[in-house]
Amino acid sequence: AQEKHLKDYAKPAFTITHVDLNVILDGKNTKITTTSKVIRNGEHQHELVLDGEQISLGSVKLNGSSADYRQHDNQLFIATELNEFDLEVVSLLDPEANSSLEGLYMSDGAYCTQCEAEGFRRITYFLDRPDVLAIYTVRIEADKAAFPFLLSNGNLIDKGEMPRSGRHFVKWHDPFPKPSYLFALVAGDFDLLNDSFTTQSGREVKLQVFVDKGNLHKADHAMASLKKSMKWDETRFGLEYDLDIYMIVAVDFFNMGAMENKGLNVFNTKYVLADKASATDDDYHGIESVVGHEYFHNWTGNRVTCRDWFQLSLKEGLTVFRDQEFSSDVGSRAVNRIQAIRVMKNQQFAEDAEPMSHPIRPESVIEMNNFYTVTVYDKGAEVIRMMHTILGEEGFQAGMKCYFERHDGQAVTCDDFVNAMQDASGKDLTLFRRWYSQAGTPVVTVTDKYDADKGEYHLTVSQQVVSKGVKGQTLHIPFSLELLDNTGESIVNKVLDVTKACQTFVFDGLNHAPTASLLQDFSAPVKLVYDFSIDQLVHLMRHASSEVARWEASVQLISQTIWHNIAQLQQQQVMTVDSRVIEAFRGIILDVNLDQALVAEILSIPSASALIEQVDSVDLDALEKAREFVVEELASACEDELLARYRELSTLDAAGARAFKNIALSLLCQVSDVHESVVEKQYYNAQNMTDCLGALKAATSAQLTCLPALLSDFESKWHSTPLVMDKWLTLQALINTDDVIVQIKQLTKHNSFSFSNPNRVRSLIGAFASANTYQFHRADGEGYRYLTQILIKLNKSNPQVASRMITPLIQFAKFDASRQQLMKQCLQELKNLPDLSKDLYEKVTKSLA
Ligand code: BAL
Ligand code: ZN
Repeated sequence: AQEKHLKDYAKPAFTITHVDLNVILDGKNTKITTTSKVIRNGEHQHELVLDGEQISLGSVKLNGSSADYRQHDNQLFIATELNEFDLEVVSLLDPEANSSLEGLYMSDGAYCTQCEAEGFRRITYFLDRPDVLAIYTVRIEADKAAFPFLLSNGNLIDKGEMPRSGRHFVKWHDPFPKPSYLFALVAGDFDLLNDSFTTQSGREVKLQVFVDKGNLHKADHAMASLKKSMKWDETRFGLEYDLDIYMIVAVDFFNMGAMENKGLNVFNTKYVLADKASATDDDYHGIESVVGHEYFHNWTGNRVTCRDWFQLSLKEGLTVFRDQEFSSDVGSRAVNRIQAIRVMKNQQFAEDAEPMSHPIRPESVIEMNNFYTVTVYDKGAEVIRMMHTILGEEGFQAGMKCYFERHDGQAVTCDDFVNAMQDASGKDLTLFRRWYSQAGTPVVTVTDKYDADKGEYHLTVSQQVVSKGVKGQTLHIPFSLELLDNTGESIVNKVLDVTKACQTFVFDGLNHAPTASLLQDFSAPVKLVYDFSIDQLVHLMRHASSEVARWEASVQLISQTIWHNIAQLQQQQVMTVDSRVIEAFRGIILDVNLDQALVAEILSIPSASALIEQVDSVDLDALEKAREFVVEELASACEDELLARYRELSTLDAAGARAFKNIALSLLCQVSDVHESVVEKQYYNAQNMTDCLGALKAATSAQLTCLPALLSDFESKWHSTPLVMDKWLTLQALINTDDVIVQIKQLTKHNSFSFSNPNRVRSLIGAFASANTYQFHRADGEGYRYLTQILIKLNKSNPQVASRMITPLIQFAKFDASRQQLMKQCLQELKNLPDLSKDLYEKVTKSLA
């Protein structure tokens, strides 16, 4: 497998300005005729080289005559001296045999496509790269009874019937030049929800959500989310939709969450279908956020796209930032920020520390699908957020305006984006740009001292980043700080510009040592090191102005308590929880002024995997015992308060109240089985999926005796609703018992499971490997070996899904030597596979290097 490098980028030798596709959908005999208008770029004698994979080539014609061509290694070479010509390529496909879910494939009887990053080359031979932008006209023909809806990008310009054959056709035209990765086609039979939106300039846009037959009642929330997103983008960013129609199609078989194809988004059903009975409050939130994300791509991604795939964060980091802002403007800013911080600390920091670590703009890639990562997406969004912090909303919006004025209709780079931000705001971003090229998580160490004689407080901030053994450069870090006095009053609240390896900031006029809230709201994606005392953390939990900072303080306090007890265990000392920690926890439960959703976040004790991310090496057995001990101590000390709040919250119908109530229930179940009847009552009386699942989660984590009965009841109610059965699979994958792998193997034979559907695989096996930390990392290596068996299977059928699921196996560095050895043995077994996919090859070889 060949590695590609950013430094080798060269403009394409030819470009394509117009594409006409004629798609004859006919099962195994599907035929695609592509007619492209090709133009030579500059003066040169090179052949035209097109990419193509898994295609049978029918014929190649140049200006209507047979062309001089050869095929080699997934490429088609066409020799010509012409500078402009029409090229017709006929390709023959079998979508039914395509289990990789890239290119053209079948999802439950419907044809659909996925072209990002390099899937268009599985549909036709093409210049399949994002800097070739063409205007597409697409004719689709299929059997009318089986495929009444034939969809593609842009506007419908023609349709007709072929009565004798029972077939029909449509023609779509997309006036906006686009790269091939934004092409989409769907053909199938669906239920359709229609609506419309009037843009700020008064244009009416037709909105359509297509769902599987019988699911129309579950499409309303996606439609409402789409309209909310369209309105928000006009209000906050001044951006208006540009076509006459916007379509969303929900499909069951999909490798990702959703895809922003121009005017025709294809979605995983998980991010469309919802009603109260079957979807949780989190599902509702996820749908709103993903619908928003794909819609926002219309400007950040589609109107202005990426020059090459190394620039992926140009569109993804920016669009994640925009969807986070959308969720924060229409919902709770603090809770959304907490969730984004969790992703960074628990997943991105882990990625930064593992063998696949890469900057948000990677410099070398073997398989592009491996780079749709939390680094490119979420750290990318943090980098945009830092620019927003440095420039302020006004400066940032001026930068966005400049970006669109300069680059609408173009394929550009991350540098082009930063240039627009710099030029429009007048802020020097030279140092800041290093965030794009530097991998690894910077460590920011803070020390402080108070000089009582001078009334001065000195805060020293130093930064260091080491990635794969190499010391990195100094970065521009916006460091948000609040100083509180000892009554809890805020005396300083500002953002410091940290631009040196070590910098001291002095604050005067203070008559006692302040308590510092550091890196407020995670103002930069760094690890903070500061020696907080229990009293300081309790003070911050009570008084910090930022709700996020109050949550951060609680996470720190509880984590410190767990680490303290791990040390106690290792020294054969008794475990204890300081009474100040218990009182702070109780204070949160009883504080009726706090937002209930925020309380739920604060009461969620950091997971084992979150704790592992805080250290360089872990004693997993001690961690399990210490974490369990701390949870039990906190919960039993606050049992009465938790029960009282649980009862009170049960009368309310609001997402925040449900979140708090369900965390309270889980904690109560850790104290004693006495609360089992509360769980059963909640399960059987639940009016919505959030409460139903809340009861099941409490029963699962405490392994209550009622669990098998509840799971069996759930199965009988929901066996024919796959997305709900995914929850049932996940619950069982997360049970922390020694026979869980045996149970999972049984579940792979259940009617509700299928290896060919990524949602099922992720719900059962993905959940086990990524979230059942103690069982996946069993000392006997059985967890590793089971995952490896599954990866071997998926390597052939769906390499993209296999490559995503391998993550916990390559994050071995923090574990003991024996576990590391077992994990590496599994990686070696994968490496030895004769037909290892490019996707797994890249990860496995980098891990074993
Ligand atoms: N572009 C891939 C799916 C997404 O990020 O929206
Ligand atoms: Zn995206």
